[in-house]
Amino acid sequence: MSILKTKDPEIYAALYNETKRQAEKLELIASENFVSEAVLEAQGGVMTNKYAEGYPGRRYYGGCEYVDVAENLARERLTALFGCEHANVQPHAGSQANMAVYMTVCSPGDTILGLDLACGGHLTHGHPLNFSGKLYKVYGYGVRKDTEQIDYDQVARLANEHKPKLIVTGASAYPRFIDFQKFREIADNCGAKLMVDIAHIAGLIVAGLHPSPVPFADFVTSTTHKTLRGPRGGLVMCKEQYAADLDRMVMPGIQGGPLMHVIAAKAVAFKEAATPEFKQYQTQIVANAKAMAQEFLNYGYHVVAGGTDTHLMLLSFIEADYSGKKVENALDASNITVNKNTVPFDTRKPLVTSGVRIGTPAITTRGMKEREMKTIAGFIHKVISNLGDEATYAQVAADVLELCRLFPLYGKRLEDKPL
Ligand code: DSN
Repeated sequence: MSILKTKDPEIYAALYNETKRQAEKLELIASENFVSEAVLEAQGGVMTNKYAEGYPGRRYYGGCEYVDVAENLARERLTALFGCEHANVQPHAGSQANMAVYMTVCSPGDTILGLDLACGGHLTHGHPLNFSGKLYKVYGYGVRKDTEQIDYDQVARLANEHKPKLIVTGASAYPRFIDFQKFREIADNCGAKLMVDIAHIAGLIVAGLHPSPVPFADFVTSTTHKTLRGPRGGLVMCKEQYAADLDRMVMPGIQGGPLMHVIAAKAVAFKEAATPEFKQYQTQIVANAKAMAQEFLNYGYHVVAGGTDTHLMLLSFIEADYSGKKVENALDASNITVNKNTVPFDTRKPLVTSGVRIGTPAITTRGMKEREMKTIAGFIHKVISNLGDEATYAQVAADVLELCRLFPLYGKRLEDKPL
């Protein structure tokens, strides 16, 4: 029986409907996933009540003996997962993780190099409307026109010309491997520090499916809720030489009390990520993404960079007379959730765009495999081929619902108590 249902029926209804939405629609947003019930339980627990400014064994509050257990486990498990020298699990989100690194390495006005948002970068990698673009002098690098992959010659050229304090790589919408060793060489040549944001590919790295930046980067940042399949949150890993400065920058530099319930849930997710099942899951995510990208190529779509090495792909409509926004809305009406996304050399506005980003982490968590990927690519193709036709949307929506019912999410708990 749900207490929430009695105490706050409006929020209960919103939670119930959201649980149902997640269960009955196809979640293809590349940055989303479905956490385990163990992660949900830890995150929904009493550690939310506890203030614990400081770090384990060095807190500004009493009564921290059990939250210390959680944070120590999270740090130890994360360090073991990635083989890093130092880990900080307190950043509330990826933005705070990135901010902590920038403020550890740079002073306002210093120069940073980051991947352009339109080429797959992230807001916090130097967008003019973000703190990163406001506080630092940012030069953006992009992708080559012919390959739609990172232009390493351009990165080297910009680095030698502008002598950045920090080079940032990692991406939110980039489907190919990133060559971290090359970035290290470029950083060494111009005396810069290197930060890699692995928010999207963290799970793939743990499973050995994407090369790890840990041996090459001074700092590695991530979120915990994408391929890593943990609670929403951030983290930073770094070389031991930066540990004390980084920790001081996270708290008291930019944050106060850590979210101890989230840190407990991060620890649970890191434990799950160390299992053979997790590696199998990540392998299937990539196999699914490759299968779906191939299907889109077979249909004749412009798949950015010619396919994918990872969990996501981008369809480019740069040559088409419809936009990413139009496709996102049409798919939404068909029970398929994606996000519109700028693509390399996009000429449409950021709220319109010429592409959509499609990811397989969430549907793979439900147990879907290559066969379903072909089916889903078929649904998407049907919708795009019939833009504006409500009857097609209704037909695809019904087909999606039928498919989703074959891969239930969170089982029977949906019937009474929302998660
Ligand atoms: N908003 C996230 C994404 O969708 O990739 C990045 O922070």
